[in-house]
Amino acid sequence: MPRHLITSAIPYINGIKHLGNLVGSQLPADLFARYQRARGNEVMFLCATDEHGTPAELAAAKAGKPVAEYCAEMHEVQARIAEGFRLSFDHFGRSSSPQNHKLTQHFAGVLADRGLIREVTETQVYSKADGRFLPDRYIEGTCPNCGYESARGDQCDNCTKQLDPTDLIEPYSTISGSKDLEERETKHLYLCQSQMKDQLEQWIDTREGWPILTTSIAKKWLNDGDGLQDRGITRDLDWGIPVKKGDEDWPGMEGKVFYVWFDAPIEYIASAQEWVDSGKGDDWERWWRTDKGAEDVRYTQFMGKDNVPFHTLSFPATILGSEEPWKLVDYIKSFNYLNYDGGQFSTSRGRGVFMDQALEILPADYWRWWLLSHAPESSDSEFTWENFQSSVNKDLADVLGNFASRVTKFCRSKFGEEVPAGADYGDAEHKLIADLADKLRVYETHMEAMEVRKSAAALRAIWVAGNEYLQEVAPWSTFKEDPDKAAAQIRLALNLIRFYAVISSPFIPDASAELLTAMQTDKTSWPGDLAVELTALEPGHAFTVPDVTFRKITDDERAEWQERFAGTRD
Ligand code: B3M
Ligand code: ZN
Repeated sequence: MPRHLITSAIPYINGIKHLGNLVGSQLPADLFARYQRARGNEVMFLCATDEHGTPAELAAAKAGKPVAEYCAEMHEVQARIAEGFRLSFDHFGRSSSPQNHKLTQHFAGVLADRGLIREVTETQVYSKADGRFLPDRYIEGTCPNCGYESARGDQCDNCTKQLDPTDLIEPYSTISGSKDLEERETKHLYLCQSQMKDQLEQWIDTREGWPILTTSIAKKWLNDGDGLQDRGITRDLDWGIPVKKGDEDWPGMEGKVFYVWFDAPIEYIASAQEWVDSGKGDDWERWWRTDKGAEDVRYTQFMGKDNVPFHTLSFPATILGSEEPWKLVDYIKSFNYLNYDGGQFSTSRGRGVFMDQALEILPADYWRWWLLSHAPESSDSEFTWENFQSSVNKDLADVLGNFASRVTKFCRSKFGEEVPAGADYGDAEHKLIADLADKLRVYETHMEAMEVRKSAAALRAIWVAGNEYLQEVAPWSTFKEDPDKAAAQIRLALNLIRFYAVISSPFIPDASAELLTAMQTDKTSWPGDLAVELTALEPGHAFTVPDVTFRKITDDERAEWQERFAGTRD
């Protein structure tokens, strides 16, 4: 039985994420985790909050809180919202955990022992008013090329020229506005990725069936310009994991911390340790150490395309460079961007729907269904309220919800609240069962391959087939001439509700649970032989009519929400 280790990119701590972030990693990872569990496979699904870096420090300062306190609070907020969306993490960790401190310092130590870390003295811009070195994007000034007054330290947004902060005319700190800046020398550690270029390239070239989006980004970074560059893995910040060589101090690196992108992926491993230390599990090594059983694990990572270089190159450089038996990723599923109503989601401008707001207006399943069935896989995709309304109203309310309500209500009125006996299944029923068996295999194939949109389409096709059958055999008409035959039709239809609930659970777990409750069954294992599955609810089995499983979105609501989420969240 295969074991699946699944991680989602870990969201930054500063602020609540929007729906584009959700569909780019956590949600499809959850779909896959739920599917693998439903197939009876053992799953370890890990995520965490990414808590270090300048943005976390600045967000805490803005909130007027000590950064540790801010992170602890925001972690709880994100954890609650994740639960709201039914993200089924086995553990939702924190990159600031003691476990990650220790492991990150451990990796730095072994990489140094292997000669893969060098010390570099460089000059950086220091702001006296802010009392800190400024990362490039926190310095602005006038562009020497075009005269644009708010050019950033790394690039001018007006003329696109790549810049160094020292190129800017009249530079100032975007944190305080202060112009009292100077260049100061500082020492940093660099991970010698360039030494590992061949090893990384060979590793990537031998990954079979990786999505083109993933390998093309990795290849670009490996071969662009001068090839793979060494990367600074330390920063002059207060908040973060102190630079140490294993347990020992690192002379000359006092007061510095590791760069957020060095410790964030290591948190994938630390999260499993946190899972054990919090008493939820007893062995993390069988998931992560190939000398302790993890050679049987299939490890899949989910992320947005902007995270691909760190996962195809930097993190593997850490793992491979350590020469220790850590589990490497087997498959990277990456996503394009989801746009919002003719533009981009914008966290700074509050444009688009954020995760907390989404749950305030509709239950998780509505969002899960739309987002997954429109996942930005082969290209960027776009959220529009029209499309959202029509998908929810058609797929969920008309096709699935209406089927369940119509069948159960009709049965209640003609045969009572139990599965009716009556005739055996006839030709139309056997034909439907054979058709559904084919369609189920298609659905399984796409789910196995993590083809998210195709999976949604295949699932919808299964719902539609049941509806078409019902339309065609029309038990409400049959009942007038041949009640026994109508009973058989309804018996099959009631069985379809259970079948739908089971196979739809990775997409819409709440609706699925409601339907199973209504059908009063705990037969929820993944369907095998459909001829057997679709007789699982036997004559005499009691059920109840489910509440409205999905309601329709009205035109008024659509217009109101469109207006409400157009910009500027307070
Ligand atoms: N926090 C970026 C992001 O949320 C970053 C991912 C880290 S994955 C180790 O998109
Ligand atoms: Zn310019």
